[in-house]
Amino acid sequence: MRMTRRTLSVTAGALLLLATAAPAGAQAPTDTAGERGVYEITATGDDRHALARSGVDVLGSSGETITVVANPAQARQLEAADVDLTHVGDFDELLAERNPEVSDPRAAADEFPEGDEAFHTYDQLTEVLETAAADHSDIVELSDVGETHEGRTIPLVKISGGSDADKPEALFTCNQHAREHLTTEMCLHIVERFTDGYGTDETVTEFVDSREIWVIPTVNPDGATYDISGGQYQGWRKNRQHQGTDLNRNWGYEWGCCGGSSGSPTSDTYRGTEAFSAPETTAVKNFVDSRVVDGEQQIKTHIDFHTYGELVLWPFGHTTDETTEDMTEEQAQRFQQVGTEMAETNGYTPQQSSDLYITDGDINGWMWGEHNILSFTFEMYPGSGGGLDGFYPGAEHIEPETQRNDEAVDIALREAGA
Ligand code: 3K0
Ligand code: ZN
Repeated sequence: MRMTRRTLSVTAGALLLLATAAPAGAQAPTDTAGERGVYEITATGDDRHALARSGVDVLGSSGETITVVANPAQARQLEAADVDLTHVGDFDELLAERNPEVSDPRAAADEFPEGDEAFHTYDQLTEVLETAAADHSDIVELSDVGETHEGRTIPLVKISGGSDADKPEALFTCNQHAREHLTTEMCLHIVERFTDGYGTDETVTEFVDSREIWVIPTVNPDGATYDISGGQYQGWRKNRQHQGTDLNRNWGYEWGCCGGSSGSPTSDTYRGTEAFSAPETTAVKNFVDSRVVDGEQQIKTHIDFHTYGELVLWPFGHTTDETTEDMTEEQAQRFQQVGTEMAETNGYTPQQSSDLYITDGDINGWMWGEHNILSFTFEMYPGSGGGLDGFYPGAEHIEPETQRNDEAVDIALREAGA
Protein backbone atom coordinates (compact mmCIF):
# COMPACT_ATOMS: atom_id res chain seq x y z
CA MET A 1 0.00 0.00 0.00
CA ARG A 2 1.52 3.31 -1.01
CA MET A 3 0.01 6.60 -0.04
CA THR A 4 1.35 10.06 -0.53
CA ARG A 5 2.54 11.87 2.55
CA ARG A 6 0.11 14.60 3.42
CA THR A 7 -0.80 16.58 6.48
CA LEU A 8 -4.52 17.06 6.80
CA SER A 9 -7.16 17.07 9.48
CA VAL A 10 -10.27 15.08 10.15
CA THR A 11 -13.85 16.09 10.78
CA ALA A 12 -16.21 14.58 13.33
CA GLY A 13 -18.70 13.84 10.57
CA ALA A 14 -16.18 11.87 8.58
CA LEU A 15 -15.22 9.77 11.56
CA LEU A 16 -18.82 9.09 12.48
CA LEU A 17 -19.48 8.00 8.91
CA LEU A 18 -16.51 5.71 9.09
CA ALA A 19 -17.62 4.26 12.37
CA THR A 20 -21.17 3.55 11.28
CA ALA A 21 -20.66 2.69 7.63
CA ALA A 22 -17.53 0.64 8.01
CA PRO A 23 -17.48 -1.31 11.23
CA ALA A 24 -14.30 -3.22 11.80
CA GLY A 25 -16.29 -6.45 11.83
CA ALA A 26 -17.17 -6.00 8.17
CA GLN A 27 -13.59 -5.95 7.02
CA ALA A 28 -11.91 -8.66 5.04
CA PRO A 29 -8.89 -10.06 6.85
CA THR A 30 -6.40 -8.14 4.79
CA ASP A 31 -3.97 -6.98 7.44
CA THR A 32 -1.21 -9.17 6.12
CA ALA A 33 2.44 -8.59 6.92
CA GLY A 34 4.12 -5.80 4.99
CA GLU A 35 0.90 -3.96 4.28
CA ARG A 36 -0.06 -2.26 7.50
CA GLY A 37 0.64 1.44 7.58
CA VAL A 38 1.35 3.74 10.50
CA TYR A 39 -0.62 6.98 10.23
CA GLU A 40 -1.06 10.18 12.15
CA ILE A 41 -4.50 11.70 12.40
CA THR A 42 -5.54 14.94 14.04
CA ALA A 43 -8.64 14.34 16.10
CA THR A 44 -10.19 15.44 19.39
CA GLY A 45 -13.13 14.55 21.65
CA ASP A 46 -15.81 12.47 19.95
CA ASP A 47 -13.61 12.17 16.86
CA ARG A 48 -11.15 9.95 18.66
CA HIS A 49 -13.89 7.78 20.13
CA ALA A 50 -15.19 7.14 16.65
CA LEU A 51 -11.71 6.39 15.44
CA ALA A 52 -11.22 3.79 18.17
CA ARG A 53 -14.57 2.31 17.12
CA SER A 54 -13.23 1.73 13.61
CA GLY A 55 -11.00 -1.03 14.93
CA VAL A 56 -7.67 0.54 13.99
CA ASP A 57 -4.84 -0.03 16.43
CA VAL A 58 -4.26 3.16 18.39
CA LEU A 59 -0.57 3.31 19.27
CA GLY A 60 -0.59 6.54 21.20
CA SER A 61 -1.67 10.12 21.22
CA SER A 62 -0.04 13.46 21.76
CA GLY A 63 -2.33 16.44 22.11
CA GLU A 64 -4.72 16.24 19.17
CA THR A 65 -2.55 13.87 17.16
CA ILE A 66 -3.32 10.16 17.26
CA THR A 67 -0.94 7.58 15.84
CA VAL A 68 -2.66 4.46 14.50
CA VAL A 69 -1.86 1.32 12.56
CA ALA A 70 -4.36 0.69 9.80
CA ASN A 71 -4.51 -2.22 7.39
CA PRO A 72 -5.19 -1.48 3.70
CA ALA A 73 -8.93 -2.00 4.05
CA GLN A 74 -9.10 0.30 7.04
CA ALA A 75 -6.96 2.92 5.31
CA ARG A 76 -9.23 2.78 2.25
CA GLN A 77 -12.29 3.17 4.43
CA LEU A 78 -10.74 6.09 6.25
CA GLU A 79 -10.02 7.75 2.93
CA ALA A 80 -13.49 6.99 1.58
CA ALA A 81 -14.94 8.61 4.67
CA ASP A 82 -12.87 11.72 3.99
CA VAL A 83 -10.57 11.11 6.91
CA ASP A 84 -7.20 12.60 6.22
CA LEU A 85 -4.15 10.61 7.15
CA THR A 86 -0.50 11.36 7.31
CA HIS A 87 1.33 8.21 6.33
CA VAL A 88 4.39 8.06 8.54
CA GLY A 89 5.62 4.66 7.50
CA ASP A 90 5.01 1.02 6.86
CA PHE A 91 4.37 -0.91 10.06
CA ASP A 92 6.67 -3.82 9.24
CA GLU A 93 9.38 -1.61 7.75
CA LEU A 94 9.35 0.51 10.91
CA LEU A 95 9.58 -2.63 12.99
CA ALA A 96 12.43 -3.94 10.85
CA GLU A 97 14.30 -0.63 11.16
CA ARG A 98 14.26 -0.77 14.91
CA ASN A 99 15.08 -4.49 15.04
CA PRO A 100 18.70 -5.57 14.78
CA GLU A 101 19.80 -8.14 12.20
CA VAL A 102 19.50 -11.61 13.62
CA SER A 103 21.99 -14.01 12.03
CA ASP A 104 20.17 -17.11 13.26
CA PRO A 105 16.56 -16.39 14.27
CA ARG A 106 16.20 -19.86 15.80
CA ALA A 107 19.10 -19.21 18.15
CA ALA A 108 17.46 -15.98 19.26
CA ALA A 109 13.98 -17.46 19.71
CA ASP A 110 12.22 -16.18 22.83
CA GLU A 111 15.01 -13.75 23.67
CA PHE A 112 14.84 -9.98 23.71
CA PRO A 113 16.70 -8.27 20.87
CA GLU A 114 20.30 -7.28 21.41
CA GLY A 115 20.58 -4.36 23.81
CA ASP A 116 17.27 -5.17 25.50
CA GLU A 117 18.42 -8.27 27.36
CA ALA A 118 17.64 -6.61 30.71
CA PHE A 119 13.94 -7.18 29.97
CA HIS A 120 12.77 -10.53 31.32
CA THR A 121 11.51 -13.30 29.11
CA TYR A 122 8.79 -15.49 30.57
CA ASP A 123 11.33 -18.14 31.60
CA GLN A 124 13.61 -15.54 33.19
CA LEU A 125 10.65 -13.96 34.97
CA THR A 126 9.62 -17.35 36.35
CA GLU A 127 13.13 -17.93 37.62
CA VAL A 128 13.34 -14.54 39.35
CA LEU A 129 9.95 -15.10 41.02
CA GLU A 130 11.00 -18.56 42.20
CA THR A 131 14.20 -17.10 43.66
CA ALA A 132 12.29 -14.30 45.41
CA ALA A 133 9.91 -16.85 46.90
CA ALA A 134 12.79 -19.05 48.08
CA ASP A 135 14.82 -16.14 49.48
CA HIS A 136 11.84 -14.57 51.26
CA SER A 137 9.76 -17.59 52.17
CA ASP A 138 8.53 -15.81 55.33
CA ILE A 139 6.62 -13.21 53.31
CA VAL A 140 6.25 -14.54 49.73
CA GLU A 141 3.95 -17.17 48.29
CA LEU A 142 4.30 -17.95 44.59
CA SER A 143 1.39 -19.65 42.85
CA ASP A 144 -0.59 -19.02 39.68
CA VAL A 145 -4.08 -17.96 38.65
CA GLY A 146 -4.37 -20.47 35.82
CA GLU A 147 -3.15 -21.17 32.33
CA THR A 148 -2.96 -19.27 29.08
CA HIS A 149 -4.26 -20.44 25.72
CA GLU A 150 -0.86 -21.99 24.96
CA GLY A 151 -0.62 -23.59 28.40
CA ARG A 152 1.76 -21.25 30.22
CA THR A 153 0.97 -20.65 33.87
CA ILE A 154 0.10 -17.08 34.82
CA PRO A 155 2.16 -16.43 37.95
CA LEU A 156 0.67 -14.93 41.08
CA VAL A 157 2.82 -13.50 43.87
CA LYS A 158 1.45 -12.83 47.34
CA ILE A 159 3.56 -10.69 49.67
CA SER A 160 2.46 -10.39 53.26
CA GLY A 161 4.18 -10.53 56.63
CA GLY A 162 3.53 -10.03 60.30
CA SER A 163 0.37 -11.30 61.90
CA ASP A 164 -2.36 -13.40 60.31
CA ALA A 165 -5.01 -10.79 61.06
CA ASP A 166 -7.42 -9.79 58.31
CA LYS A 167 -5.62 -7.30 56.15
CA PRO A 168 -6.77 -5.10 53.31
CA GLU A 169 -5.53 -6.35 49.97
CA ALA A 170 -4.20 -4.61 46.88
CA LEU A 171 -3.62 -6.07 43.41
CA PHE A 172 -1.14 -5.07 40.71
CA THR A 173 -1.45 -6.53 37.21
CA CYS A 174 0.86 -6.11 34.23
CA ASN A 175 1.33 -7.02 30.58
CA GLN A 176 -2.25 -7.57 29.43
CA HIS A 177 -0.91 -6.18 26.17
CA ALA A 178 1.89 -8.31 24.78
CA ARG A 179 4.27 -5.63 23.50
CA GLU A 180 4.08 -3.52 26.67
CA HIS A 181 7.13 -5.24 28.18
CA LEU A 182 8.07 -2.32 30.44
CA THR A 183 4.99 -3.17 32.51
CA THR A 184 6.25 -6.67 33.34
CA GLU A 185 9.37 -4.97 34.69
CA MET A 186 7.08 -2.68 36.71
CA CYS A 187 5.41 -5.61 38.46
CA LEU A 188 8.78 -7.29 38.95
CA HIS A 189 10.06 -4.07 40.53
CA ILE A 190 7.09 -4.10 42.93
CA VAL A 191 7.93 -7.69 43.91
CA GLU A 192 11.60 -6.88 44.40
CA ARG A 193 10.95 -3.68 46.32
CA PHE A 194 8.53 -5.29 48.78
CA THR A 195 10.73 -8.31 49.34
CA ASP A 196 14.29 -6.97 49.33
CA GLY A 197 13.20 -3.90 51.31
CA TYR A 198 11.37 -5.85 54.00
CA GLY A 199 12.97 -5.26 57.40
CA THR A 200 15.16 -2.40 56.21
CA ASP A 201 12.84 0.05 54.44
CA GLU A 202 10.29 1.38 56.92
CA THR A 203 7.51 2.12 54.42
CA VAL A 204 7.93 -1.25 52.75
CA THR A 205 7.94 -3.12 56.06
CA GLU A 206 4.82 -1.34 57.26
CA PHE A 207 2.89 -2.15 54.10
CA VAL A 208 4.02 -5.77 53.98
CA ASP A 209 2.96 -6.24 57.60
CA SER A 210 -0.38 -4.47 57.24
CA ARG A 211 -1.50 -5.51 53.74
CA GLU A 212 -1.74 -8.48 51.44
CA ILE A 213 0.00 -7.44 48.26
CA TRP A 214 -0.92 -9.46 45.16
CA VAL A 215 1.10 -9.15 41.95
CA ILE A 216 0.43 -10.73 38.55
CA PRO A 217 3.51 -9.71 36.53
CA THR A 218 2.32 -11.04 33.18
CA VAL A 219 -1.32 -11.61 32.32
CA ASN A 220 -0.40 -12.38 28.70
CA PRO A 221 2.83 -14.42 28.58
CA ASP A 222 1.85 -16.10 25.29
CA GLY A 223 1.57 -12.73 23.58
CA ALA A 224 4.72 -11.37 25.22
CA THR A 225 6.70 -14.44 24.12
CA TYR A 226 5.35 -14.17 20.58
CA ASP A 227 6.24 -10.46 20.50
CA ILE A 228 9.94 -11.28 20.86
CA SER A 229 9.93 -14.43 18.78
CA GLY A 230 12.94 -14.79 16.54
CA GLY A 231 14.76 -12.19 18.62
CA GLN A 232 12.81 -9.44 16.86
CA TYR A 233 9.92 -7.31 18.01
CA GLN A 234 6.65 -8.18 16.34
CA GLY A 235 4.49 -5.24 17.48
CA TRP A 236 1.93 -7.73 18.89
CA ARG A 237 -0.81 -6.57 21.28
CA LYS A 238 -3.32 -9.38 21.80
CA ASN A 239 -3.24 -12.89 23.26
CA ARG A 240 -2.49 -15.88 20.99
CA GLN A 241 -5.91 -17.50 20.88
CA HIS A 242 -6.80 -17.93 17.19
CA GLN A 243 -6.15 -14.50 15.61
CA GLY A 244 -5.79 -12.98 19.06
CA THR A 245 -8.14 -11.32 21.51
CA ASP A 246 -7.45 -7.93 23.05
CA LEU A 247 -7.55 -8.92 26.70
CA ASN A 248 -8.39 -5.39 27.75
CA ARG A 249 -11.64 -5.61 25.77
CA ASN A 250 -12.64 -9.09 27.00
CA TRP A 251 -13.77 -8.32 30.57
CA GLY A 252 -17.39 -8.93 31.49
CA TYR A 253 -18.58 -5.47 32.45
CA GLU A 254 -20.37 -3.66 29.61
CA TRP A 255 -18.56 -6.05 27.24
CA GLY A 256 -18.86 -4.79 23.67
CA CYS A 257 -21.48 -2.28 24.73
CA CYS A 258 -20.42 1.01 23.35
CA GLY A 259 -18.17 0.99 20.30
CA GLY A 260 -15.03 0.75 22.38
CA SER A 261 -13.89 -2.55 20.88
CA SER A 262 -14.11 -4.48 17.63
CA GLY A 263 -16.07 -7.58 16.61
CA SER A 264 -13.53 -8.40 13.90
CA PRO A 265 -10.98 -11.07 14.83
CA THR A 266 -8.37 -9.30 12.70
CA SER A 267 -8.66 -6.06 14.66
CA ASP A 268 -6.17 -5.21 17.36
CA THR A 269 -9.08 -4.33 19.63
CA TYR A 270 -10.99 -7.58 19.01
CA ARG A 271 -13.17 -8.22 22.05
CA GLY A 272 -13.41 -12.04 21.67
CA THR A 273 -16.45 -14.21 21.04
CA GLU A 274 -17.96 -13.42 24.43
CA ALA A 275 -16.95 -11.87 27.72
CA PHE A 276 -14.11 -13.86 29.28
CA SER A 277 -13.65 -15.99 26.17
CA ALA A 278 -9.89 -15.61 26.75
CA PRO A 279 -8.43 -18.04 29.29
CA GLU A 280 -6.18 -15.26 30.58
CA THR A 281 -9.01 -12.91 31.60
CA THR A 282 -10.97 -15.85 33.00
CA ALA A 283 -8.00 -16.87 35.15
CA VAL A 284 -7.56 -13.40 36.63
CA LYS A 285 -11.34 -13.06 37.07
CA ASN A 286 -11.53 -16.35 38.98
CA PHE A 287 -8.73 -15.23 41.27
CA VAL A 288 -10.38 -11.86 41.98
CA ASP A 289 -13.77 -13.56 42.51
CA SER A 290 -12.07 -15.92 44.98
CA ARG A 291 -11.04 -12.98 47.15
CA VAL A 292 -14.66 -12.44 48.19
CA VAL A 293 -14.66 -13.74 51.76
CA ASP A 294 -17.89 -13.82 53.77
CA GLY A 295 -19.48 -11.69 51.11
CA GLU A 296 -16.76 -9.02 51.19
CA GLN A 297 -14.20 -8.43 48.48
CA GLN A 298 -10.82 -8.32 50.21
CA ILE A 299 -9.01 -6.56 47.35
CA LYS A 300 -9.70 -2.87 47.74
CA THR A 301 -7.37 -1.23 45.23
CA HIS A 302 -5.82 -2.20 41.90
CA ILE A 303 -3.47 -0.81 39.30
CA ASP A 304 -3.20 -2.33 35.81
CA PHE A 305 0.01 -1.19 34.12
CA HIS A 306 0.22 -0.41 30.40
CA THR A 307 2.41 1.59 28.05
CA TYR A 308 2.44 4.22 26.87
CA GLY A 309 1.29 7.83 27.37
CA GLU A 310 2.15 8.69 30.99
CA LEU A 311 -1.46 8.71 32.11
CA VAL A 312 -3.38 7.75 35.22
CA LEU A 313 -6.81 6.53 34.06
CA TRP A 314 -9.90 5.62 36.03
CA PRO A 315 -13.30 4.16 35.08
CA PHE A 316 -15.46 4.32 33.27
CA GLY A 317 -14.14 3.93 29.74
CA HIS A 318 -17.42 2.95 28.08
CA THR A 319 -19.06 6.31 28.71
CA THR A 320 -17.97 9.91 28.93
CA ASP A 321 -20.43 10.39 31.80
CA GLU A 322 -18.63 10.87 35.10
CA THR A 323 -21.46 9.30 37.06
CA THR A 324 -23.60 6.27 36.18
CA GLU A 325 -25.82 3.86 38.09
CA ASP A 326 -22.60 2.14 39.16
CA MET A 327 -20.61 5.29 39.91
CA THR A 328 -21.99 7.85 42.33
CA GLU A 329 -20.72 11.38 42.43
CA GLU A 330 -18.88 10.64 45.67
CA GLN A 331 -17.23 7.58 44.15
CA ALA A 332 -16.25 9.49 41.02
CA GLN A 333 -14.71 12.16 43.22
CA ARG A 334 -12.69 9.58 45.12
CA PHE A 335 -11.31 8.19 41.84
CA GLN A 336 -10.46 11.71 40.74
CA GLN A 337 -8.84 12.63 44.06
CA VAL A 338 -6.75 9.50 44.42
CA GLY A 339 -5.86 9.44 40.71
CA THR A 340 -4.78 13.07 40.81
CA GLU A 341 -2.71 12.48 43.95
CA MET A 342 -1.00 9.53 42.28
CA ALA A 343 -0.31 11.59 39.17
CA GLU A 344 1.28 14.33 41.26
CA THR A 345 3.89 11.81 42.38
CA ASN A 346 4.86 10.49 38.94
CA GLY A 347 4.12 13.43 36.68
CA TYR A 348 1.53 11.55 34.63
CA THR A 349 -1.69 13.16 33.41
CA PRO A 350 -4.77 12.12 35.42
CA GLN A 351 -8.05 11.61 33.56
CA GLN A 352 -11.13 9.44 33.19
CA SER A 353 -10.43 6.54 30.81
CA SER A 354 -12.96 7.73 28.22
CA ASP A 355 -11.12 11.06 27.93
CA LEU A 356 -8.52 9.08 25.96
CA TYR A 357 -10.99 7.15 23.83
CA ILE A 358 -13.97 4.91 24.47
CA THR A 359 -13.13 1.41 25.67
CA ASP A 360 -15.54 -1.33 26.67
CA GLY A 361 -14.90 -4.67 28.32
CA ASP A 362 -11.80 -3.19 29.96
CA ILE A 363 -10.34 -4.32 33.25
CA ASN A 364 -10.99 -1.16 35.29
CA GLY A 365 -14.67 -1.22 34.40
CA TRP A 366 -15.02 -4.81 35.60
CA MET A 367 -12.97 -4.37 38.77
CA TRP A 368 -15.11 -1.42 39.82
CA GLY A 369 -18.46 -2.39 38.27
CA GLU A 370 -18.36 -5.96 39.56
CA HIS A 371 -16.30 -5.71 42.76
CA ASN A 372 -16.08 -2.04 43.78
CA ILE A 373 -12.30 -2.27 43.62
CA LEU A 374 -10.71 1.17 43.23
CA SER A 375 -9.05 0.30 39.93
CA PHE A 376 -6.68 2.43 37.84
CA THR A 377 -4.81 1.98 34.59
CA PHE A 378 -1.35 3.51 34.42
CA GLU A 379 0.06 4.23 30.99
CA MET A 380 3.81 4.30 31.59
CA TYR A 381 6.72 5.93 29.75
CA PRO A 382 7.05 7.43 27.20
CA GLY A 383 4.58 10.28 27.24
CA SER A 384 4.06 10.59 23.53
CA GLY A 385 5.49 10.69 20.10
CA GLY A 386 7.02 7.26 20.08
CA GLY A 387 4.87 5.57 17.42
CA LEU A 388 5.83 1.90 17.55
CA ASP A 389 9.07 2.76 19.30
CA GLY A 390 7.05 3.84 22.31
CA PHE A 391 6.51 0.18 23.14
CA TYR A 392 10.23 -0.56 22.94
CA PRO A 393 11.86 2.27 24.88
CA GLY A 394 15.17 0.58 25.63
CA ALA A 395 16.44 -1.15 28.74
CA GLU A 396 17.97 1.99 30.21
CA HIS A 397 14.44 3.16 31.03
CA ILE A 398 13.51 0.17 33.18
CA GLU A 399 14.98 1.38 36.44
CA PRO A 400 13.94 5.05 36.41
CA GLU A 401 10.51 4.40 34.94
CA THR A 402 9.58 1.65 37.40
CA GLN A 403 10.94 3.55 40.42
CA ARG A 404 8.96 6.53 39.22
CA ASN A 405 5.78 4.76 40.34
CA ASP A 406 6.90 3.83 43.87
CA GLU A 407 4.93 6.58 45.57
CA ALA A 408 1.83 5.95 43.47
CA VAL A 409 2.00 2.26 44.37
CA ASP A 410 2.24 3.28 48.03
CA ILE A 411 -0.88 5.41 47.61
CA ALA A 412 -2.73 2.37 46.23
CA LEU A 413 -1.60 0.40 49.29
CA ARG A 414 -2.60 3.19 51.64
CA GLU A 415 -6.01 3.54 50.00
CA ALA A 416 -6.61 -0.22 50.36
CA GLY A 417 -6.84 0.44 54.08
CA ALA A 418 -8.81 3.66 53.83
O1 3K0 B 1 -8.81 2.11 30.20
C1 3K0 B 1 -8.24 2.48 29.17
O2 3K0 B 1 -8.50 3.55 28.59
C2 3K0 B 1 -7.19 1.56 28.61
C3 3K0 B 1 -6.25 2.20 27.65
C4 3K0 B 1 -5.38 1.17 26.95
C5 3K0 B 1 -6.26 0.29 26.05
O3 3K0 B 1 -6.58 -0.82 26.44
O4 3K0 B 1 -6.61 0.75 24.96
N1 3K0 B 1 -4.37 1.83 26.17
S1 3K0 B 1 -3.16 0.95 25.47
O5 3K0 B 1 -3.75 -0.15 24.77
O6 3K0 B 1 -2.40 1.84 24.62
N2 3K0 B 1 -2.19 0.41 26.58
ZN1 ZN C 1 -1.98 -1.56 26.96
